[in-house]
Amino acid sequence: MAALETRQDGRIGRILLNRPDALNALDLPMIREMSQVLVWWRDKPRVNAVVIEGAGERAFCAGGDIRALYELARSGDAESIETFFREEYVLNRAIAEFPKPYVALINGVCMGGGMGVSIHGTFRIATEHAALAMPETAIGLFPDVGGSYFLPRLPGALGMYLALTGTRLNGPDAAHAGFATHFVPRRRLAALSAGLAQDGAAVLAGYAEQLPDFSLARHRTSIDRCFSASSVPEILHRLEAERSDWARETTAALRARSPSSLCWSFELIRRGEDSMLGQCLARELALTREVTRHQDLMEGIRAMVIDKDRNPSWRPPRIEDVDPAAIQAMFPAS
Ligand code: QUE
Repeated sequence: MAALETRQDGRIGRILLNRPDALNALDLPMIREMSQVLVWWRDKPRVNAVVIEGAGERAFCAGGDIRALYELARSGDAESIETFFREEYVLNRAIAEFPKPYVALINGVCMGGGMGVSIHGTFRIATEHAALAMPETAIGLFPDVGGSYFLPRLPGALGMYLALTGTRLNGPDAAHAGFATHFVPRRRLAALSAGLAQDGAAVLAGYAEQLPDFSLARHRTSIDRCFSASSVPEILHRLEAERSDWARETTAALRARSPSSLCWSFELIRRGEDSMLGQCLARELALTREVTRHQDLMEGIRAMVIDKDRNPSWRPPRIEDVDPAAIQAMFPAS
């Protein structure tokens, strides 16, 4: 079976991300095929909407093909790395500009590249089994696929918090935060999917469930107070001043992430506040060139994805030792 399956079903075009053993992570052939089918369906009158899903019970899409990135970086193939990111970001933009309803059914892990093929669409339907996150600071990357566009547009400082900590949100929480547009229980997802093919996106409202309370609601003022600070060290100072269990846990989460990655991600998201999606993606592509030269990316992928020891040794190891001028130099004139 192909890693990407596309077909017409009633009034919709269906995309199935079908690499369940790799949590449906996106490789370059999948990205290319998706881009092609969207061009085809864009102008096809009988296709009124697009519905994208992930195969299997565990994942919508865990991200980009990080293992392939690791191998390319190891063999020094910077050109192929650049091609992968460029084509992935072009696809993200094509989804944002797709003129028909584009609906992602998210019933499992949806991280990084998975967010990129869902959040730019019209609707994101998340179940109680969904786990949405931008976890890239754990591997020494940064929230890409337009993260520097959509994260600063979340309420308050929530986007900076989610970007730096990589916190995972379940379906209802994702809908509260703005990652998802609807919460639909898993047991109703098959009926919704069939309904979309028969009657189009108008059926959505009939399936959405009322949201339970946002589990981050009681931390929202602290999140806004701390994560609106003007630098990563200042965020840590403000967390220390909170003197709460939540603030201590958040500090520990940040201390486990790549210090350099926290700093370039912070700067990227700040710059994204005032930029259009296309500018954000161009800035992200330029930043991939800088970051793939940094040792933390290889070390992070090794520790989190390849060896899974979850014990990376970052260089420099402390946030306080990251040179702010070196971070600024990674953002030439943008
Ligand atoms: C942070 C990430 C990713 C991650 C783990 C992190 C990421 C990603 C994958 C991943 C997972 C399973 C696969 C695969 C890649 O893991 O972006 O190929 O089979 O794609 O802690 O950002």
